Amino acid sequence: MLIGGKLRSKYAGEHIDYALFGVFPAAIEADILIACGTSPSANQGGDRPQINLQNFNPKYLPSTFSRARSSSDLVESDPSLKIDTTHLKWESYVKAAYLGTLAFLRGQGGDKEGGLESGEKEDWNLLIDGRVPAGSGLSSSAALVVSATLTFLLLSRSSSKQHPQIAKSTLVSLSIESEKRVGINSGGMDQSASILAQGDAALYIDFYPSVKAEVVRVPGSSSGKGGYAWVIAHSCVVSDKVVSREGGYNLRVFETRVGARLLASALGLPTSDKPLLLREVVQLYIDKEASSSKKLTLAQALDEFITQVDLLFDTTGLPPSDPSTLIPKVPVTIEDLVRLSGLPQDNFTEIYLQSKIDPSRNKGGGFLIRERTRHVLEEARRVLEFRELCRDRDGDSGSENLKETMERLGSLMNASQKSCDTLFDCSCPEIGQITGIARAAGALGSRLTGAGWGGSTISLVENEKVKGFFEKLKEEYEPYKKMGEEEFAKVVFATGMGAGAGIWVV
Ligand code: NG1
Repeated sequence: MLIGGKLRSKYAGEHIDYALFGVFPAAIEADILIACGTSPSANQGGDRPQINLQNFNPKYLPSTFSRARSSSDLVESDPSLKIDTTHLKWESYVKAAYLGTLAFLRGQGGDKEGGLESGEKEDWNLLIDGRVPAGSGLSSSAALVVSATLTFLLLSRSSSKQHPQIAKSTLVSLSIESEKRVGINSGGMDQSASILAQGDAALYIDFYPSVKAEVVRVPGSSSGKGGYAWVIAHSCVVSDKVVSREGGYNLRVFETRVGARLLASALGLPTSDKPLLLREVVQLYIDKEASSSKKLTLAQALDEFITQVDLLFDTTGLPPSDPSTLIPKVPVTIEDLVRLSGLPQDNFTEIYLQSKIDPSRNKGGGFLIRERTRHVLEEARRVLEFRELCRDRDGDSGSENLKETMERLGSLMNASQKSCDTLFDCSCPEIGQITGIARAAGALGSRLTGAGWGGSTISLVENEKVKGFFEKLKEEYEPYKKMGEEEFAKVVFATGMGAGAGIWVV
């Protein structure tokens, strides 16, 4: 059997999924494929059969870990099942999927029915292939977790002679929870896109009040003259969310959560003993205004927040930032945040400090709550505008006003890049260079895609300009200069929109 999990790229909405705001991704054509099968256990003398992993890429060494004997026989009793989140390896993502699937099937009412008991003495063999480099910001980690989750569901069900049946929405939440096992407090965008995508269209994925996806067609997709291409260019800087999580991804999750709490108290909205997320705060505001007969759409509420955000933070007593450098005059410390939250230290720690964070990597060495919050609110607003522009045309690629629409989409992408660079500080000099070259080569918009701190860019380019665009990137971006054609084509490519994860019985 062959199982495919899709990689994704994003048109709009960076670092807002974990604040529960809607995002606008699409699956790209590249994927991660797993071929799987079973064999009589080679470990007959031993007490349990194995899961054997091999990767086509010789960089990723083969790996083996044990199948659980029963649902109660988990990590505690078998070190081979443990994920060392301080030294992640490629197979950690497969283990995360395995442990997540075990926990899920156990919750479903039994490991026997799910075929998890290894009484049958059968090894499971997985051969994995992926065409896009890891750490390229195209969510290869989520594609691997999704495809491995599907594989284990399939193998456990087929060994109990049942057909696998799982709602896509359940598979989405299962994959999101599984990937958290590697130690990243990730949002759900990548797994949702990898599973729910439909060919030739993007998705608007909303996380509030629960995950739902709307298929939205992006204009300009006709091939040839008058059409537009989406070009991915990898910066060749590995974006490793895990290595940089304490001063990067997990720190940003923390800053935006605390920002939500401070905003809520500045607005006199109820706060609770769990981390309020920014989308929830906006909803509390919409509901409060509705009770005094002022009806606000999400876009209108965001506009009000955006115009007031600096003011609101001032009333909480946060030190004002210097607008020219965005560095606060006084670094905001954890003690400041505890005081401003109004929570006792223990509660604050329990609610917000579940993962280790290190603000010393921030400009100025302190927390930048105002800048992070502003990015999330403005980026969420850009996503709504991007979606409206696409919805209005509903895939119509006729020439009337098309250029104007595409230019507006491009300028939203550029604004997003600027915000990721200055407010959220998740870009890097190399991404800055590529997006600069891309715009000079005629891209209507260019931005990073994914968590940032390396990884890839996505650019919107008129079809007629694509050839020259590729040449310009190759001439001007240092790491591309010495690449042969084949190597260059792996890191810079135009992509259509692919369909979501699937299973092929061969
Ligand atoms: P990438 O860099 O593609 O893995 C990560 C998160 C997303 C989202 C983006 C930033 C995971 C699996 N994915 O994407 O949920 O927060 O960063 O927009 O952690």
